[in-house]
Amino acid sequence: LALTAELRQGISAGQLEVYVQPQASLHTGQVLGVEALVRWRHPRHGLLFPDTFIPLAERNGLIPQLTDAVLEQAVAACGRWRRAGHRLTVSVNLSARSNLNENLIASVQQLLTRHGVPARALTLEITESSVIRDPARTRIVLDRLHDLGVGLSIDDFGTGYSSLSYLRQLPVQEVKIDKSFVMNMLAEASDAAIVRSIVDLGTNLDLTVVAEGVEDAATWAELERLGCTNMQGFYLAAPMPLAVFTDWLAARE
Ligand code: G
Ligand code: G
Ligand code: MN
Ligand code: NA
Repeated sequence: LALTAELRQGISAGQLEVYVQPQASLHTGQVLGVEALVRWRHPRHGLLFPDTFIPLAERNGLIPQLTDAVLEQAVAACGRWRRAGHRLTVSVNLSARSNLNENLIASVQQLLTRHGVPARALTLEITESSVIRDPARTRIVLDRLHDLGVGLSIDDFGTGYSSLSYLRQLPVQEVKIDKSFVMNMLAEASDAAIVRSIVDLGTNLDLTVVAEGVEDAATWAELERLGCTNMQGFYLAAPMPLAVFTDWLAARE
């Protein structure tokens, strides 16, 4: 069976698993939420990472099904955490070929209702390439999601083509500094300058700024000194299965 056919079947058979990576306040260390990161539990090849199958899904029209499966697991988990008293948010990645259309709005709305999750607890991460494909239509869909109360975040910020204009045109509340800048900021003055500029820009526009790829205490401290508010990275935790996260959270308390 070709991998594409296997993926189509695997999605229906429930082989996609959501891993989560926690995000914390840089100031207090408090865990604020998680990013959902999909894995494919392949019956023969084992656990596959997104770079091996997201491009395949994009080329073969499987992104809507994939996104639905991830949203379902992510929002369901968020509902469980919130009922257990954790006011956590969950962020879900939309791909460049995501179903940015009416169906997405309806399914997000139904999902939140079904799992009793407030819209503000869900953030959708978009990349600039997803906006570039069809800016006018994207804008309409994102405006409607924003009206629902869903949070919108620009992922991999700093790596795209026209980051700045999107901040003005789209109802975005958050930017995530791409990890390529954060990981080298202590060694490379130019990377540090880019991080500092994004933090300043985000702060001036009243956006939440999340630094990705924080791998050590020194980077954490420098980000806090620069006024960055939130972090995600191996220094806090690597992505982990949902069940492991529940234990990880309990162990931190
Ligand atoms: O999970 P990893 O830790 O390997 O993530 C690699 C990349 O895969 C992420 O940066 C993200 O762009 C993409 N990715 C992860 N999960 C999803 C998902 O559920 N949907 C989409 N579209 N992309 C995802
Ligand atoms: O959506 P996005 O591309 O931003 O997904 C985050 C990716 O970054 C995932 O592949 C995740 O495993 C990875 N990642 C998260 N934290 C770190 C980190 O501290 N260091 C490195 N090298 N990668 C990280
Ligand atoms: Mn992301
Ligand atoms: Na990123």
